[in-house]
Amino acid sequence: MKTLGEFIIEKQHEFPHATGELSALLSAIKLGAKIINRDINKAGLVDITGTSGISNIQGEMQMKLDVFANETLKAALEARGVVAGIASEEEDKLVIFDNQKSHHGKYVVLMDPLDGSSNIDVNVSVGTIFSIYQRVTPVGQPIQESDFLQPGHKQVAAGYIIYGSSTMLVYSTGCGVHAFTYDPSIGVFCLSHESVKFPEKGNIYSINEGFYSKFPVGVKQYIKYCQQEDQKTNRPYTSRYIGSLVSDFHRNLLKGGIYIYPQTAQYPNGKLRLLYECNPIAFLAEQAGGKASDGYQRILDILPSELHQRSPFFVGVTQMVNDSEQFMQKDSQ
Ligand code: AHM
Ligand code: MG
Repeated sequence: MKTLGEFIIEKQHEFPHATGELSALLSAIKLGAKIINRDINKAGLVDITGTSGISNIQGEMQMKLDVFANETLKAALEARGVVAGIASEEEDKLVIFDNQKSHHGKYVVLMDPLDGSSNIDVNVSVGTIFSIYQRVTPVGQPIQESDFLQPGHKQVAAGYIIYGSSTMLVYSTGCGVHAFTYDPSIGVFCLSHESVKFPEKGNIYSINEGFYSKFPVGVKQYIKYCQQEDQKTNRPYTSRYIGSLVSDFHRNLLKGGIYIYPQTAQYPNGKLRLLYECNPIAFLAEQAGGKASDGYQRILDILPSELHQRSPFFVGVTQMVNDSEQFMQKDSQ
């Protein structure tokens, strides 16, 4: 049995100039995940379900656990002194950590502390998503928005925690994707899936078909393609949609599938946020041999212009994303 802590230290030795700061950062996320996991498991027993009564900057009602997860991760990240600041789905603006140590922190973190939180009250899996960059402003100077507005291919590491039938932490530092399952009896994440790769072919498509009439023609045609019978390509595909990005992605990663949240009439740029939802998941997808696109271009190449920017999102098995892109491109000609 190998623990996440042991694995992180082992990997650190593979980088000759590693200072241990990224390891400390990942360890802070690990701690935050354990605390969030503990509290999620009490949902229904104590007064932590339901809305907080406050909306976030995107006009979405925050759940009590959204707020709790955000505060927990923020505190864990600030305490290590290796992170200069964070941006979060639950924070209007970026947060610059205000202690002497953090001014010298080499990293910034972007996160969705509890994604899919509308699922909490009905006991369906949710997740935490994180994305890590090296700051671009020199250490010692105050960080700025430009430290956060970097294209996704500059990510140093990214990952998610899935609070599901078991709790798992899945991450990559650019050398493959590794997954650790939490053993609550000893309070430790144990390596359960090393170097995870998408299956070469997939047969699952995940999209909120309730919005079908509002989808672009390319997406409508791709859905029809998924539903057509064709033995050679193993169609029709099967449809699975949880409505919780981390869970939908995690299933498609292990079983082979594509997740799509396209532009719709309600969300002309898609619903998902580029910096702390699409980019980290795209980083993991590529590391696992998959692909992530906005329908036309690589997600990780998009140069962001604002913290809460949204993007259409097509992610999963490379062949499936390629097929969906072809339908999008045909539609735009
Ligand atoms: P959230 O960040 O407010 O939780 O929203 C993101 C979630 C994703 O996890 C999920 O895939 C999507 O929203 C579901 O949206 P919809 O209900 O429109 O299908
Ligand atoms: Mg979210």
